[in-house]
Amino acid sequence: MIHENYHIHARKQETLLALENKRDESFWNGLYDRYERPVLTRHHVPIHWRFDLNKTTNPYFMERLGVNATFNPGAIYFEGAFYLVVRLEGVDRKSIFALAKSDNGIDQFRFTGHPLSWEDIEQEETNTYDMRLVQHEDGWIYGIYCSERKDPNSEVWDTSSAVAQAGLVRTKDLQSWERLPDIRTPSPQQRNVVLHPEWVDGQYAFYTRPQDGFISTGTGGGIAFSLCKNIEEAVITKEKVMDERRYHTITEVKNGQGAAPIKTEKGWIHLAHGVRNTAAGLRYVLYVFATSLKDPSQIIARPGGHFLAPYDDERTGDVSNVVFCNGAVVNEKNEVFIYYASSDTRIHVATTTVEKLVDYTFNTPEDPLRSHDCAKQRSNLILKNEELLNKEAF
Ligand code: M1P
Repeated sequence: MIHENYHIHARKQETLLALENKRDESFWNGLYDRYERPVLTRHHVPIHWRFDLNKTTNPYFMERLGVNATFNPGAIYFEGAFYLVVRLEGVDRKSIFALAKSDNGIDQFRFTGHPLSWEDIEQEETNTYDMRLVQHEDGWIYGIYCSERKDPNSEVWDTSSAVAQAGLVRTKDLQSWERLPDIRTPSPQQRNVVLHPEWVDGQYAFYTRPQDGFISTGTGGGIAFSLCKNIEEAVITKEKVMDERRYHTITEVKNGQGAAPIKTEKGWIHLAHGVRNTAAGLRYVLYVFATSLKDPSQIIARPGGHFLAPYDDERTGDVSNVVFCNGAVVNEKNEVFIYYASSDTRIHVATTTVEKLVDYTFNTPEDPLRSHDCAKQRSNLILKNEELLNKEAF
């Protein structure tokens, strides 16, 4: 028999799921809109995914498999609907993947079916997260995710050293998934690996993030570009750093490709994250750059500074001062939906258009890299504006 509390909580959850997500009118930067509510939180996870509903086996209606957070979703616009492959972190700290769907991309996201599963071919894989979904020209939808395991070379007493690699799955319908072997690269560890959606020189192209350690990238210099002929046994032999991290910028400590790049008439637009250190720990922000349509490893525009940073309530969570994006989609109206998580806790959307993204990417000045030059850059803007203001005053 179903516990009576189920019906009470199911009704409350329905009210939450049905809420409209309005534009946040208090925020304006001419570039994108933010929204009043997160699109997904742990409170959106279906009750029957967390509670045993049976009154006999769960007389107190206790949460048996709690969910700690929902964040860092891969995203795809598929058959006219918006799908997120969400990183659903249980109270046991393990992250699993769960599919959520919305018809408008801004609210009414609902988890569907069961958590994703596929053949378990990597027995050492302990934790899985941050999937990048890409519809490739070859007809498959690929998902590349971080596949984390205990460092096999760690001392017996060391129960925290880990190794991150790039796990790979593919599907045609978002329902049945095929697990392919991990992508092998020359780097000791990998995170933030993303597949380019088109062939490059007849090969699969990847953005990688070489790193020496699990957290620290060490000698890994930034976002790299690589080619590989066979995705079913993907072995990358060369990683060429294309977007290097730099001193005293938003990418000083590390960076990583976010969603798959967006194709525009002027170039591929990349959303990435940059990390710097502060007295309060690492700060993660999103930034943008563009690469050439002829050669997606060549950067052709680099707007300075961050594109999106933790804002108001977004600043706090399990890992505070973090925004992270691994999914952005474009619909048939050239509207762009950027799904980002704040502080490793909940998922938001920001919306813009391809036209605005292009304007931002190609007309925002680059970071001059020195305060002296930044002062000159800002003075030039002020001077031009003063001229205009004076002219219009008469
Ligand atoms: O905690 C912030 C982020 O840290 C990692 O990103 P990166 O590899 O760039 O440091 C990831 O674990 C990511 O999931 C997390 O949001």
